[in-house]
Order: sequence, then C-alpha cells, then structure tokens
Amino acid sequence: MIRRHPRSALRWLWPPLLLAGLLAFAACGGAPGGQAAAGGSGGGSEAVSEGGVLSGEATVDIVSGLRYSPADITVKVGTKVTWVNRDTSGMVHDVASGVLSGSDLKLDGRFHSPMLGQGQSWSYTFDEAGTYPYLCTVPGHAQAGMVGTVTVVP
Ligand SMILES: [Cu+2]
Repeated sequence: MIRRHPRSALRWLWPPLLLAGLLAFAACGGAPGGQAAAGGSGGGSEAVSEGGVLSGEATVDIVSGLRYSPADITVKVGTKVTWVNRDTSGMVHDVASGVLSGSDLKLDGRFHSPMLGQGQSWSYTFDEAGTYPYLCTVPGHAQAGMVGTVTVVP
C-alpha cells in the first residue's frame, strides 16, 4: 500500500544511499579454514607499525624543504607507488634507490626516476617484499634530509 501526500516537496529528496552500496563491496577476504601458525624460518622480523599498510596505489609527495612526504611508507607487494613533485620552489628532484653513506650516495640501481619538474610524477610498482631506501640525487638534497623508505610486505 502506498500512501501519497497531496502535497510533497520532492525537490530536495535525494538521500545519498548510493554510497552505502559502494562500501558493501569492500568486505571480501578472510581465510575460511583459519591457518595455524606455520614454522617461521629465521630472520629478524621487520616491524610494520607506521600506521597502516597501503595497497593498490600509494602516493608520496615531494614537498618544499627537501622532503618526501610521507618519507616512510609501508605497502603490500604489488603496490604502485607514485611520487609527485609538489615543491613550489620549482626545483627538480628525483627518486633513486639507495642510501646515504656519510655524505656519499650509494645507489643500488633497483629503481631510478628521471628528474621530475614541478607537477611531474613517476611511478614504480614493488613486486617483491623488502626494504627499499631511496633518496634524491640532486647535489646536497639527500644530505639535507631528502631520503625515504618504502617497506614492502607480503
Ligand atoms: Cu631533491
């Protein structure tokens, strides 16, 4: 039975119910059997407590002050990380896998972006678990603190 009001102000009746439907898709996963603890094979465990493991896609902003933001992220294997140069000073920066040793750059060649101008971006997909320190190779930048780390977890 439907009752109709003789007067109805329908023009503002737009409840945002569609959003609820989109969220319903996110509930998948879960092991049906429940795995017992398997025997660990040695090695130190890498703590992942940065506030959340990112997956799918992640973005690191290159910001003014010679910094990556956030400098340290933790992602699942297979995550595509995109660095975006948002440094309003107009300086170019890059993203090179390696570490700072003293004042020397020690690149390991796992990845190395081109120089990114303001507004430009570059992406890399991490297909193997591990720890990936990186830095900016513009002279003086890494030494000033322009370093970061991507931690990739299974
Ligand atoms: Cu730089």
